[in-house]
Amino acid sequence: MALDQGIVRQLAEHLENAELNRQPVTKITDDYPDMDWDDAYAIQYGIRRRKEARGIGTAGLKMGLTSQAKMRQMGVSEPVYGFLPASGSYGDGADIDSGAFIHPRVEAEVAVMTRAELSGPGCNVGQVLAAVDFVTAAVEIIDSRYENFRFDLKSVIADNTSAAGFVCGSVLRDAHELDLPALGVVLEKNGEIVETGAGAAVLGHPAASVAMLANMLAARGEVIPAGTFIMTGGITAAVAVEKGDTINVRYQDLGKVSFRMI
Ligand code: 0L1
Ligand code: MG
Repeated sequence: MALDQGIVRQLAEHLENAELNRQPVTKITDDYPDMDWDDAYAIQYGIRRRKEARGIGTAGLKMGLTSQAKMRQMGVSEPVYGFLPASGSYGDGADIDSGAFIHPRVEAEVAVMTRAELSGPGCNVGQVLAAVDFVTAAVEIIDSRYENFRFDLKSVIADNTSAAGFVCGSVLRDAHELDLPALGVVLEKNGEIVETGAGAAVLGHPAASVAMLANMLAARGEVIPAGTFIMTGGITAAVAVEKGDTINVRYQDLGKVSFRMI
């Protein structure tokens, strides 16, 4: 690690305060250009510990930047992972307070719940499918704590990959009954179709994203425990939302997810 522990703690507090005060900040690599990948994840884990100390648990894990389009846009070849604070968990049909965010965007995803531990290195799609308890629809709300979503990869890892919330569907399906790469999604905002996509946008197969998560965690000596909820990454591009917007996402074989920003 390039940063000392005190700076890592300060940066975790700085980014969490930006979230809590809805006050965007400049990307942290502007002031700490030498920070490395371990520092970036250490800051993210620092935010997680700060929330846990206040009784906000972790509802699951997420993969981000998993589509070729998003990776190209960011000029990176590696997806990133983060955690899902339980405070951002919403059910289908929710009214969501837009005041809780800075500049929220939503993206349609497929989520899985595991029933067995997954560990890397070498974790693969077959092992993931064997370990998945169920698949469900989920829409992520991302909300970068950086001004105008302007960041680089290390800064966005430190900022918990822009995680801010997620809205879960209520249809649970067995992974073996679904053709996940071919699974189609239609995202409507205020009754108009604004994005469409298929599961293959997520690293070719949403289960490949989970395998990659297990392999990335292995580099830190961690596993995906049984009973972990995982958002596998955006199938569609992220769509900006604001107060008054209604989102309805229709998923092939997985029902729909709807919510209102109030
Ligand atoms: O979940 C995601 O793919 C978002 C990762 C962070 C980049 C962004 O804020 O768009
Ligand atoms: Mg996402």
